[in-house]
Order: sequence, then C-alpha cells, then structure tokens
Amino acid sequence: YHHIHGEVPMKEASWRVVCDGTGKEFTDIIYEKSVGEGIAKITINRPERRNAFRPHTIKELIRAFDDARDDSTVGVIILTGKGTKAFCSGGDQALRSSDGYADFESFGRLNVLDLQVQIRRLPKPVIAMVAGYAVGGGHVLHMVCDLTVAADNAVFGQTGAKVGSFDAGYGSSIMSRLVGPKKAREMWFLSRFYNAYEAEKMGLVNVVVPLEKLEMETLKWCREILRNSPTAIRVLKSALNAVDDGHAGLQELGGNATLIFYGTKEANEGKTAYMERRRPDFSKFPRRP
Ligand code: S0N
Repeated sequence: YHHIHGEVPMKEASWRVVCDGTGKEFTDIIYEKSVGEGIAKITINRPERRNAFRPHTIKELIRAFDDARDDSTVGVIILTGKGTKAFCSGGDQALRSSDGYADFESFGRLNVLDLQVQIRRLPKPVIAMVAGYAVGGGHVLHMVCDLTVAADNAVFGQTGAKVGSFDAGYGSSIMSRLVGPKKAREMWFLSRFYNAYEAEKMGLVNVVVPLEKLEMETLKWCREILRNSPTAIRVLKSALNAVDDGHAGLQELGGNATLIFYGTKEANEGKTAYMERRRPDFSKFPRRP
C-alpha cells in the first residue's frame, strides 16, 4: 500500500492569513490558508470566552467558509478554536436575549443554524480540530463537521438542559445518528461532559491524540484526503448526508450527478443540438443495463 501511496509528509504547514473579503480584518476569527497545499484553517478567536460565538462571529465564519468553498485550490477545511482550553463553548450567554443572540443589533439571531447547514452542504471535507471544551452549540459545530480529530484534553457535551436552551435540529438528529438514540438522550437530558476517550468510544470523534500532536495529526488527515479524488469525495460527502438531509440532501447529491453528466458527450449532444437549432441525436448513446 505504502509502495503505491507513500507516507504523507509529517511537517508543519506554513500558514498565510487571509483577510475578510470586504477589505476589513476579521475580529472574531482567524482565517488562514496553507502555502502550497490545499488546506484552509478557520479558528474561532475568542479564547477569553472559551471561544463562545456571538452573531458577528458566525457572520465571519460564514464568510470564511464561503471563501474556502469558492477557492478551487482548497480541498479540505479545518475548523478549530484559539488556544488549548476550548474548541468552542457555544453561544455567548452574555448576549442571549429573548429572541436569540444579540450583539450589534437590537434583535437576536440564531445564525449558527445557517453555519451548520453551510458546513453540511459544503462539497469539501471539514475537519473539527478539538482541544479543550466542545460544549453546547460548540459541540453541535464539531458534530456537523465531517471528521473530528481530538486532543487528549478534549471535553464534549451539551449544556442546553442546564442553561435553558436546546438544539432540536442537527444538534439532536445528527447526534442520534452518531451515538445512537439512547446515548443521545443521555447527553441531552443529563448534560454530562465526556472526555476524549469516552467520546471516541461513543463514535463522536475519529481519533484522539496527545495535545501537542493535534495539529500535526490533523494535517496528516488533510494531506491523506488531498491525495484522493476530489470528485469522489464530493459525491461521497453528499451521499453520506443525503438521507438525513432529506430533500435538500438529495438535491445536493443530485446536483453532483448533473455536474458529472455535463461532462459527457451525451449531455453535450443535447446542448449542441439546441444551439444548432436541430433535433438532438441520442441514438449513438448506449442504454446501459
Ligand atoms: C466551557 C466551560 C465548561 C469552561 O469552564 P472553565 O474552563 O472553568 O472556564 P470558565 O471560567 O467557566 O469560563 C472562562 C470565561 O469564559 C466565559 N465563557 C465560557 N463559556 C461561555 C459562553 N458560552 N458564553 C459566554 N461566556 C462564556 C466565562 O464566563 C468566563 O468568563 P470570565 O472569565 O469573564 O468569568 C464553561 O465556561 C461553560 O460551561 N460555559 C458555558 C457553556 C454553555 O452553556 N454554552 C451555551 C450552550 N448553548 C448553546 O450553545 C446554544 C447555541 C445556540 O446558538 C442554539 C443553537 C440552536 C438552537 C438553539 C440555540 C440556543 O441558544 O438556544
């Protein structure tokens, strides 16, 4: 196997900071791309709040994920939190109001739900790189990522039942898929925290590594993915999400079928005939069994 593929290089990445597309600096996140490799890294940068997010944080995350999606040199995206104490501690409770979370506006938002959908639909793998706490809405964020690489100091859990909130969307349905319906009830009803090894046993994370090896291991996973077929990965991601995402999931998968079909002579015959104002001739294309 290694004769064909070789080991992926175990080396640090060289990161280049990317600015906000609007010309402003990001304040709540750090957005970086690796030089010479197809890796983007998005870091929630509010360590003094255990990387709790406010609506503005989510807006920045959405912009960065949009950029990473559109950049055809990027093949895999890491989502992480600044420092070693937390990946993300969920919504900023100090800003929670009667209609969501409010920071610079007079009304509240739950725009993290838009970010969750964006990560699910993004046709490139998103890897959660978790050190410290991934709790509340931060735990849901790691669950909607495609893979999770956890440091041995990682702690996972939902706090909703304790702090008077809940995520009855992906936070419930995807969790139930990941850990099973009984364990999902345990996580939500009891609001317990689980260490990295417990989380690994529950199927919440892919691998646990010593904290000091967290980024190196995550980069190794990224590089292994980047060696593989982007189209295969794109279709597989949409296929793995399709049932759970219902019509939207099928649409994503179906869009990939169209994308691939457009590259065939058969599809091109239809378009060419239309442009040439003639009847299309599909007779030469096989009706495969
Ligand atoms: C993360 C915890 C366990 C860390 O404990 P530790 O290490 O002892 O540190 P602390 O001293 O507690 O914290 C350090 C400083 O950081 C602040 N801080 C931490 N977390 C938050 C937070 N989420 N919001 C605001 N501030 C936070 C502390 O206050 C402290 O500040 P100082 O130093 O000034 O005192 C521990 O901190 C903890 O348990 N945190 C709270 C975790 C939590 O309950 N999170 C929110 C859960 N809910 C959601 O995330 C919902 C998300 C959401 O948007 C949503 C989505 C879908 C549907 C509904 C909702 C919804 O909100 O309703």
